[in-house]
Amino acid sequence: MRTVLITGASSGIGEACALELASEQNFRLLLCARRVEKLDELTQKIKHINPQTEVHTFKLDVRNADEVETTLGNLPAEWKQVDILINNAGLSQGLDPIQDGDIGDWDRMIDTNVKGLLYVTKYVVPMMAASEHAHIINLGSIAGKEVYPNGNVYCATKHAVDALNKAMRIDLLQKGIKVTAINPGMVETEFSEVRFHGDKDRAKAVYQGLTPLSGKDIADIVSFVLSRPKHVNINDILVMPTVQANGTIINRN
Ligand code: NDP
Ligand code: 8X3
Repeated sequence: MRTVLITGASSGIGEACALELASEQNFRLLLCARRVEKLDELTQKIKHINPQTEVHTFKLDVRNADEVETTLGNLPAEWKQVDILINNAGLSQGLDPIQDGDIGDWDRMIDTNVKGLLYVTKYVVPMMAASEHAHIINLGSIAGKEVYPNGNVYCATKHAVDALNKAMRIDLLQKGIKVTAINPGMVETEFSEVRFHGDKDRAKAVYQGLTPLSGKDIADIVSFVLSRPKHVNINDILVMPTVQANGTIINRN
């Protein structure tokens, strides 16, 4: 039985990973996000899929280093060993040229996608010390591989995740911790609604006339990555909807 900690499990890719791993029988799930009511709903879904799955949920804002340290330090004894960390919590806010960018949006993206990922990793790595299956999966993005118009700060944060993914692989090598980046193109989740500050119509338009990836598509990849034998690590995956060639070239109906 392997214990998986998923950040940002209340929605989208994180939620889909929790559901997928719950269906596979050999994972215990530590699930966190800011919206605990969503985590409660997810726990009910998991119990429906597999009543045997052990689940522990907790509120965590990854932007707050003290909160990350204290909350992880105060987990119940039976949840203090982690085998797999899925660094998934993240967001985009705004899609404006740099001169028109909102500083609050920039801070939220940098604080969540870069600093939050660092805080969680720093405090979870010691919790992996006794694990035979230690593995960190970082959710990057096509935005971490290229830069698209008005993507400026979001792209910068995901380029930072790309760099940190490589850095973790070097720094954690002697500890035997696998490190994998999964970099998706367009996945239909709450992502665009958050990017456009709750504008549902604008968010919906992003996925009009095409079949985007789903959270389940990414969860299937996570499952495959975790199913490789001990001596095999998948370093980096770039996965796109078939209709998306790169960050900007998309074939819509
Ligand atoms: P969603 O908006 O559906 O989910 C984002 C998750 O992150 C939510 O569970 C949210 O939970 C959590 N989160 C956001 N801020 C914080 C915070 N400060 N502390 C803790 N949790 C937080 O989007 P996705 O599922 O699409 O995004 C997941 C990851 O995948 C992100 O890192 C995103 O950048 C990346 N990604 C997404 C793509 C897409 O097209 N959708 C493509 C490529 C990468 P809560 O609000 O409850 O805290
Ligand atoms: C999310 C996908 O194309 O909006 O990382 O950057 S994209």
